[in-house]
Amino acid sequence: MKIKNNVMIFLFAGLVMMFSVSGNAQASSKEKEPTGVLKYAKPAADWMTEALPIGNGRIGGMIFGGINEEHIQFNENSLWTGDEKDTGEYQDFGDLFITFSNEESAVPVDYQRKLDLNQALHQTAFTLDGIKYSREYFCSHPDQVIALQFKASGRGAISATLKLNDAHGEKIIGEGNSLHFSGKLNNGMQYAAQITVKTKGGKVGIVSGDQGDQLQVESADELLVLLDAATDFIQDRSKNWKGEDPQLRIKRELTAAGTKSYQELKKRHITDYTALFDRVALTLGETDQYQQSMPMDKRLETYQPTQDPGLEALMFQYGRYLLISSSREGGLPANLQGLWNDSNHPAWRGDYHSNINVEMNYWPAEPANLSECHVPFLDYVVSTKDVRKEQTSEHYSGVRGWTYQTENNIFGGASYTWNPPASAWYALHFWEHYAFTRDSFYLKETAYPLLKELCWFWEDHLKEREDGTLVSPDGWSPEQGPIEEGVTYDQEIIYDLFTNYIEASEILNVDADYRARITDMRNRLLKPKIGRWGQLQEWEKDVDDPNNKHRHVSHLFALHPGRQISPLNTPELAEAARVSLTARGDKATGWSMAWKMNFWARLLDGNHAYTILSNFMHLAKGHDTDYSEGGGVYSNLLCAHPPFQVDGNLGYVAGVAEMLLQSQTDALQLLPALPNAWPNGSVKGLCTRGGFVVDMDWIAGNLRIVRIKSNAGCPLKIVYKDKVVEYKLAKGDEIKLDADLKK
Ligand code: FUC
Repeated sequence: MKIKNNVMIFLFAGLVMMFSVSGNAQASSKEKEPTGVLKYAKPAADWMTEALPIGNGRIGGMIFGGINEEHIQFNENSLWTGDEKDTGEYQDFGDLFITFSNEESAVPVDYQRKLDLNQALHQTAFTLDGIKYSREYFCSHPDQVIALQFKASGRGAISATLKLNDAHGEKIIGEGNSLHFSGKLNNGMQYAAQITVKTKGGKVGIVSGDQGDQLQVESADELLVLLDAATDFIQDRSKNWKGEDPQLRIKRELTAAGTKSYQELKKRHITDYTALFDRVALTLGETDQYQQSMPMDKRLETYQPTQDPGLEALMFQYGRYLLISSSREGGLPANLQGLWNDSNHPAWRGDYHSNINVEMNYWPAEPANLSECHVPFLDYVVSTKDVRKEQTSEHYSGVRGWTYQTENNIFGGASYTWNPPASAWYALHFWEHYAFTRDSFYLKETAYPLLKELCWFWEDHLKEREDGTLVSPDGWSPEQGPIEEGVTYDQEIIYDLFTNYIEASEILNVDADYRARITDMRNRLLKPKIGRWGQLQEWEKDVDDPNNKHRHVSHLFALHPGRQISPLNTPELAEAARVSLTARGDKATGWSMAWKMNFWARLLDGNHAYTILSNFMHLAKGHDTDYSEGGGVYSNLLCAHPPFQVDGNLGYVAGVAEMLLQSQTDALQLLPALPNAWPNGSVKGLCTRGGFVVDMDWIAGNLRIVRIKSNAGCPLKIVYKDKVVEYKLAKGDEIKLDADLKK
């Protein structure tokens, strides 16, 4: 009886707490809090499935939030073995362990661990022996450091040992208030990492441990740890990929950051981050308070389609958070795991995988208003093309242009099968960057020359049959079937490249003769075919197996991300794509489901896109690789291939954007694939081709109001259900229309 009463009191107290916490949260952070916070009631026990990521596009960490011991595993995205010839692998950098001298027996209460996407802040709080401990972490882009702040309600309550670990085993050296290590990988790449601590009150000293020095903090009121890591890599082949000594770099960055207060660093971080993140707001409906207040692992475990639109919107914003955290201008692109990796032998080398994965990482960049975050991928292509040219010319006996293999590293080194249309697929990103921004200088100076060089590749590499048909001679539909001529994947991507080239040369009004040649070649390309069971053929011969559930659905490239097939312009091929897609099934690996969301959205079937979206919400638990239907997300919401791959998170963002707004035809299609599950909602800040930014809201499944701003002065055509209108907007103009598309 007694126990029961206690339980009741505890539960009651818990409920009161819960309501008061959510009440306060609502009052203090306006409407943002509900969709933007991942929270957990216990520390992470596992790196891949539970720890939470922070990053600034170069460095990043996974946070465990332990009570007696905090563990932060960290990365820097240029730490790679390999070179221009050997793929190598993306490496783990190291760990920081902070072990607190708490009473082992003390029982923590009110533990909470949170990742606030609105400000890219990680927060942990709990009470131990009557003292409230709070920690707050972020990874700053402007100051290039990870900042970790530890506070306690009692004076002198923070005593801890800080231990740094080099994932490559170098000794840790203590100096003043710092620990650092440095070393060299077997490819000669130099690396270094350092932490520097500041305290309010208390003392800091160096002690030696098994792997070198450690820092000891005694009885501090507050502790601030700044962490930086770097390599000597720069994206410049002419300098042999070598830049500044990483030890100098991190000392400089830590010294500069150290002159600022924690509050100042935090303010600079938030200003920088929100300038990107706040551009898009999304509401897909109401989630009830109880569900919303649940820890994320539980919320995901009890997720039911149509019951938690708040989580569906949060997943969209989480993807945007991950892209901002792993891909910033001036740096390397997001790899297979973004930049988070705790292994020196990560799955698939943690590489730039060219047959879907790296492209998918960048699908959301333009529509989800993060165009600047697209740039690292475009820069990467430019930086590696000379290496690729040499290797491509060697492999394909003297062809012009260049392409990639399936597995690629930061130096252009590659392994696994050749992927002939990879560079043409990458070229789509150059075209899209222009199509969304309408930056003519960029088109002329960067995108157009690249598109043209890749047309040369196909001029040299395509095979002309006796009847004049052009086929890619050695295609492979990833990653199945024979290597043979005329594989649909190759043909469609080449078609896409030629289309983008033709439009680019028209816009720039250049190279009319060459344009005519490419137009003729495009006409002669072997085109997609409809097969015996009504499917879109994956191969030239009608051999598709209706029971094939392969995760790659490469022959639907023309539907998405390409634009050769659409229900509007090529209804028969679109229908065949639908038949193929239906046969492939609704469950798959993480990224494959994300792609299927995009496909169904392009087929204007919002309910089917939503079926896949809800399958994507499946809580994955294991660590093993699963190539079939094990995909979903882990409790930290990272996408489970399995194992973890960030592509699915980012492909999800693109999928949701495609459900709400499309622009790959000559018009903006409003709410083209709105599912019944989202009758009411609103979105602000989605971007379209032609340089438009769109805000809309809808009620009972119908558009209420749309606001469109033109950033480029392009002609505006809008399609909503059976209505089509055209408006002329000058650069900077904005219009507001109702459901009849009237002003
Ligand atoms: C391709 C896919 C796998 C995995 C790997 C990284 O090879 O077939 O599913 O995503 O890339």
